[in-house]
Amino acid sequence: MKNYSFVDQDYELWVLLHQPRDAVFKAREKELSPYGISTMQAAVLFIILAIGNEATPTEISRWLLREPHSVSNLLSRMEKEGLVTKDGKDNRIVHNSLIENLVNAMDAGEENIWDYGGQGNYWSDYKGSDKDDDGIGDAPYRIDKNGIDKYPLMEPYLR
Ligand SMILES: [Ca+2]
Repeated sequence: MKNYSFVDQDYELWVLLHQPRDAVFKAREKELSPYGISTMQAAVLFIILAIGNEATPTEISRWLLREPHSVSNLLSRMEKEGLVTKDGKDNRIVHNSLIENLVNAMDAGEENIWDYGGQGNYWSDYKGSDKDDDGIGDAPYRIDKNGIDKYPLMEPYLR
């Protein structure tokens, strides 16, 4: 075994910390590959779910320990892919358009709040009807045993 004691100890610590980080990152990439989203996109989705509909790019960047401008770029790309929608007025991230049960499948079982102020999310596999035609499904959308969206949207949310 080669002796690395000449190496800067801070650097050695940095390497030791990054090895498990890289292993976790690779495992996460593998987990996400069926859904076609990156680990960073998944992180953003979970942060938005945690913060709720008040999430702003600045707030998300604080959670991610990233520069606000790089988070803004990331969010713009995610918006183009239909993963998030920005509120044109004050730039809040308002609705997730949750495509193909993405978060459904990834929801780890915590009790999550899926609706806010009488509006929920769009679920591509929601089969309910909207008799009063207000854009909100009449029946709740059951996400899994722990999660329910009381006000599923009938259409993907568009500004
Ligand atoms: Ca309705």
